[in-house]
Amino acid sequence: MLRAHQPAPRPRLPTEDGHVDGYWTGTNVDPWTFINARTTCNRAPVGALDAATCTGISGWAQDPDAPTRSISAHVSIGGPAGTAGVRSFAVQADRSRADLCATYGCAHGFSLPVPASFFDGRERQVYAYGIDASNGHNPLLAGAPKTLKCTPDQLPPTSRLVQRAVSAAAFTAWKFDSADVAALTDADLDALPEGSALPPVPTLVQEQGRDEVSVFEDGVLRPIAATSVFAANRFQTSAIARQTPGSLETALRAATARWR
Ligand SMILES: [Ca+2]
Repeated sequence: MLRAHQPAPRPRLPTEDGHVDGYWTGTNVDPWTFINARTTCNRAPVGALDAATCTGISGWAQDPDAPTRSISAHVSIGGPAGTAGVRSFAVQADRSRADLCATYGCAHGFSLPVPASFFDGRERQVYAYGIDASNGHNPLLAGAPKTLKCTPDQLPPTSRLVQRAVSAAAFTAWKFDSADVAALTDADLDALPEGSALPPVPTLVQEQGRDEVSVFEDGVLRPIAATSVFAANRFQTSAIARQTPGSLETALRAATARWR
């Protein structure tokens, strides 16, 4: 045991080439600055939650250790991640954002539509986290939390069509989630236009040599509007039926009725 008047032993410090070979004396270099500059740390992601409105939750996230990779962001609606009853949604921060290009690289933006179940008039706090590229710390993004409050009449127009998922099996086959379900009064539901019943399973088709993927529904092909729509609907690439070139009748195409 050290007695009180004894000086504490000096730490053995690494030399410039990184190995320890003695005590550090006679220098005015701050040892912690020296060590920190030579220690490989897993730095936490940076980013921001820029907006949480009824038209979407958006922001950006980047891991400075993997600056050209797109990382995930997790969005928690109703409280911090891990709180009982709070739903979290993973979204890829891979959208190009011109304002990020110079400092962080372009492809680090994210955008998440507000799930329909949150259009119930209740006010909630939205939290967003950057997910470390190497399983490190996932920090709360700058600007979070933000307040979100959406009423049923603010549901996006593309959602305001009733298509009945006739069975629990169809609900599962379309990979719907309880968060997708808007809680509407009977009167609100009756006021919405009703489309054809949803097919029991999604049918995705693509002509070989073409990029466009369509949903075959109600006798027509409805081209999927964007890759983000494909992802938001939880469609799987493996489920796409590839068709020989020219085999899809032009008459089946419904260019004005894109799948959103
Ligand atoms: Ca990191």
